[in-house]
Amino acid sequence: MDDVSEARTKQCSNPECRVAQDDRCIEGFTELESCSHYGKALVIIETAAPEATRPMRPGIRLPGAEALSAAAAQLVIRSQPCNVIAIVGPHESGKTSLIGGIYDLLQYSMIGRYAFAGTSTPHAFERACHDSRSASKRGVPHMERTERGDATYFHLDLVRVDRDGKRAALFANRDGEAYIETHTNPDLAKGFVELRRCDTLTVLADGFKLLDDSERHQVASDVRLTLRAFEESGQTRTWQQLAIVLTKIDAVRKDKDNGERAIRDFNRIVEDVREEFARHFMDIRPFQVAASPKDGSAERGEGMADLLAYWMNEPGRYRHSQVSHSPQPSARAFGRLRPVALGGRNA
Ligand SMILES: Nc1nc2c(ncn2[C@@H]2O[C@H](COP(=O)(O)OP(=O)(O)O)[C@@H](O)[C@H]2O)c(=O)[nH]1
Ligand SMILES: [Mg+2]
Repeated sequence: MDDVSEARTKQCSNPECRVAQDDRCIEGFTELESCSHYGKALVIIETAAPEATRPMRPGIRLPGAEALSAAAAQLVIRSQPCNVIAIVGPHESGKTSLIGGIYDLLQYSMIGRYAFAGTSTPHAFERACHDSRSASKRGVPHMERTERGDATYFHLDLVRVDRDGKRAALFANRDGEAYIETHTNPDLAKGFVELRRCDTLTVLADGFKLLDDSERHQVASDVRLTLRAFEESGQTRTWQQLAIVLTKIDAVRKDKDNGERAIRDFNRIVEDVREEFARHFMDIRPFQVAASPKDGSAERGEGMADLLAYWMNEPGRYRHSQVSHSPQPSARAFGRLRPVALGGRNA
């Protein structure tokens, strides 16, 4: 904290505010002194967590080993190269298993070209992957339900074998019902900052439900209506990637009666999404994964190397901003924060 305050004549107690860099108040005050946060020292909340688990910047301590708030995630984004991944899908579609599965697999081996290099959210990951580990071994799985409220962020540091340096991945997790509610009220999506902040929007299609005669049409319409709500409410960005992910591929493969039809349904969902949303995203790509297979029909983690590689692509926002604004490299991380914080559209 001292490092920060002594370096700045202008300062703000809001960790999201960049007034010292750009003279702009995050709350929108033109008279900086009118903002109640202006002039005060940066506020950092401490919780009990092992020192070694925190990503360190001089003088700044991030909150503990649980999933991060948006403000704490912001500090990670500022302190190192970082890809933000939003994972969207209805309850039970496999969001938590996917996030926990990535972490768990990395504890034992590399995933594709990526190796584990640390995390500031180990407790959150452990909880997410605990159930998916045991669910793989027992017949009736149970996963803890993601709580309602703001999105929280799981943080992973990764190294790529053929590159120097770490790169962080922040996975935004939010209760699935909140996304579904945007179908009838798209404006709700304006409150979901992870949507306009993410580099890859990841929308899940539940393979298990695609097998079911009475639910398969719902899967297709959930994907379409979700994307429509995000786009209509102005939350998507043309530099973002869109991953459409078929989860539970083991269950699909195992079902001799409906498995092939489920794959055809999924392919059609992808075609329809491409047709409707191609101009709203930089790239749209399908994936098929088994984060927590229940038997031998798929390998645990199948498909996840491709997905992780996609998530870790160089963020499109940099390519976009280089063309339109040519920012200094050091300014790029701020470029992703400012429009989000100010509620602007063209990050
Ligand atoms: N068969 C199978 N089941 C899975 C897989 N991934 C997740 N599940 C199960 O799907 C259910 C919902 O998963 P969860 O990750 O909690 O979904 P969330 O509500 O979207 O976070 C749980 O019972 C999981 O065990 C998978 O790859 N294969
Ligand atoms: Mg969940």
